[in-house]
Order: sequence, then structure tokens, then C-alpha cells
Amino acid sequence: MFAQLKPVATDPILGLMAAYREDPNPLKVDLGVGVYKDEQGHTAVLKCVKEAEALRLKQEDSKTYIGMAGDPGFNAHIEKLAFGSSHPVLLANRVTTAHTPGGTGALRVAAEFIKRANPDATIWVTTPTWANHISMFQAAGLKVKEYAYYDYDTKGLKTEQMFAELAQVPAGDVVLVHACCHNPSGMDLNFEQWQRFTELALERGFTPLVDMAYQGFGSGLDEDAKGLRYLAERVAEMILCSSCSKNFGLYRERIGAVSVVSADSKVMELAKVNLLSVVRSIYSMPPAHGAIIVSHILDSAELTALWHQELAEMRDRINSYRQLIIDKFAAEGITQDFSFIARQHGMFSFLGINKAQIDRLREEFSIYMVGSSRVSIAGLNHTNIDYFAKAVATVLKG
Ligand code: PLP
Ligand code: TYF
Repeated sequence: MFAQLKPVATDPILGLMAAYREDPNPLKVDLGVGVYKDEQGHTAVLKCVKEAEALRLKQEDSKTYIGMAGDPGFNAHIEKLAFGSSHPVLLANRVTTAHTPGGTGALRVAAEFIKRANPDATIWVTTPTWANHISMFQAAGLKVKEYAYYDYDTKGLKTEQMFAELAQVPAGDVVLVHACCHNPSGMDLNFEQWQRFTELALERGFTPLVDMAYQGFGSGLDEDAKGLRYLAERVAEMILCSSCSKNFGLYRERIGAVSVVSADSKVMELAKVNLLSVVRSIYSMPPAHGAIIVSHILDSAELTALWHQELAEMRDRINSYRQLIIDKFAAEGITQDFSFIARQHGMFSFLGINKAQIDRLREEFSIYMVGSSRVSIAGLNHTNIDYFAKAVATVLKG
């Protein structure tokens, strides 16, 4: 029966990762996958993580199963980190959280949970969005539709079109919004736009699903969550999917969380049993390691301070390269306007170059970026930035 299987397209981002690995060119530059790299081009384990792991090794006295919701200590921490410690939804006991295998696990659990609550729900995603969003929601049997978001011409948002389209979303549907550091465009909602989004959610009766994979990578931990906190204060229901892959550098440990906000604590209990039943039907219980590491860090004032420092270092490095790209491009005589790169946030921006130029960068210069011209800025460093700017100048000249 396996011979009857049909071939499937592989994830182009992960394919790019493999192609880069195999490229023998010593000058090769990886601007593909969204993984933080330091000035040495290395994705190091954070110092706070190393310390927490040492602590875990010393303290752990059992490997018995944890519950379906995962580590309660982690779940309490992640709620406070996302919503802020005294958010009304937390004080009113309206939130239930399960830790999940990565942000991806959180999104898949959320999708199955939505399917249970409203099997007819359509989930609306930004154009464009992370490709996995669409395939994951469809795999869970949800219908997916898109709403206008990034404007490839102005390199900003299609603000009015976006709100006009959201004003047509029927009650009972779900609208996915990126909390910060939009993947793939780097273009985020400003606070006023979060307010308008909130108004529409209330008016239309759709349920927001906030995906926060990059808290702390945009402007700061609290700043990046400001919009979702405002939204959560006003809507009766929403879902938040968060990830510790980027901000704790725990990618391969697969740690994230799904938090369901309900109208009151009674509905929250109903949401909780359903959420856990979804979890049980997929993987019973999540892996513990990543959650315990994060808990150890957030339990300790000292490790938390170290984490804040390391997170700020990653954020500041990316932000400084946003400006440096613009400066280096100008120095290479590029006259095209790239100032938008400094107005965007997080790991990614679209360069806005065409397919032939992207192919030439890969084939002639071993510079790898996603086919949409999305670049992962952390792949740049003092050793390769001039090479990159020169190569872009060359392909832009044609
Ligand atoms: N959501 C978005 C927008 C992402 O870019 C990612 C990937 O980094 C995720 C969710 C899930 O990340 P992970 O499953 O690695 O935690
Ligand atoms: O968009 C990115 O590069 C990150 C990492 O299947 C990623 O979100 C990419 C593809 C994938 C899982 C993670």
C-alpha cells in the first residue's frame, strides 16, 4: 500500500538548509531558515540555558510522565511572560495553558481544538504568512482563507484593505494574527492597528488566534506583547500560541505553549478538558526538558536577568544589521530604496528582488535566501556583510 503514496512537496525552507549545508563554497552565506546566529555564524546554547540544564541534572529525581498539560510551573511562567503578571484574564482565572512540542505543536493543538469547538470554522491568515500555518490548519480539517496584509509595492501594510476584509469575517471564524516580528515580512501591526483589530473582533465576533514565535526579538518582551495584551483585555475569547524556540534558543528541544482564554472560569474548565483531550489524542504528554529549562530560568532572578541580557544581545544584533544592510547597500552604490528594512522587526524582511536575482545570488555567490526573497538577517555578520552587499549590487545591475 505504501507504493500508492503520492509524492509531496518538501518544506522549501528546510530544503534550503540542506542545500546550504552541502555547498562547499567557503564564502557561502545562509539567510534561509529563521535561526539566530551570532557574529561567528554560530547558533550557541544560551548561557542561562546551560546553567539551567546543570541545575536540572542535579535536581531531577524522576523521569515519570508529566501530565497532559505538561509542566505547571512552566505554564504559569509562560502565561505571565505573554500576558504580563497581573493581566485581568489571569486574575479572573480565564486562561488554561498546555505546554507543547514547540510553537508548531501549539498551533496544531489549537487547530484541533478549534475544529472541536466549531467544525465549520474558517481560519483567516495574513497574505503572506508562514507556509506551515496553512498546511497545518488544512491538515486539521479547517478551511483556510487569507486576508490582505503585506504590500510588496510600498513595503508596508495594506492597512485599509486588511481592515475592510476583516470587517467581512463572519462570527465563529478564527483570525490568525502574528504578535510581533511577522514571518515572513517583518512588518508588524502598530498599536493603533491592534486597537482597530480588537474593535473588529468585538464587532464581528470572530476569535483571534495570536501566534507569538518571537517575543523579545522585536522591541522587547513587554513591547512585543503590548498588542495581544490589549486585545486579551477586551475580547471574551482568544487563543495564544507561543514558542520558546527563538527567545530561549531552544529550537530542537521543541518547547512552546497553547493558552486558551475563555469568557469566564467556568468556560475555561470546559476549554481545559477539551484542550487536554486533544493533546491526549495526538501525543498524550509533551516532552519535559525544554519546559523545565525555561522554568529553572524564570524561577531564578539571577538566571532571568542573564536571559534578558542574552535576549537583548540577539535582538540588538539583528536590529543593528537592519541599519547596516542599508548603509552597506548605499556604500556599494545601490540607489534603490531599502530603508523599509529598518522599519521592520524580527528575524526577517523581504529584499524585494526577483527570482532571477535570487537564483543568481545562490548560484554565483552561494548566498541562500527563501524564494520569496525573505532573508533571515541573523545570518549576516562582520565577515560576510560586505560580500553580501557587493553580490546584491552586482545582481541588481543585471
Ligand atoms: N509560528 C511562526 C510564525 C514561526 O515562524 C515559527 C517558527 O519559527 C513557529 C510558529 C513555530 O516554531 P517552533 O515550532 O520551532 O517553536
Ligand atoms: O520560518 C522559519 O524559517 C522558521 C523556522 O518547517 C522553521 O519559522 C521553518 C520551517 C519549518 C519549521 C521551522
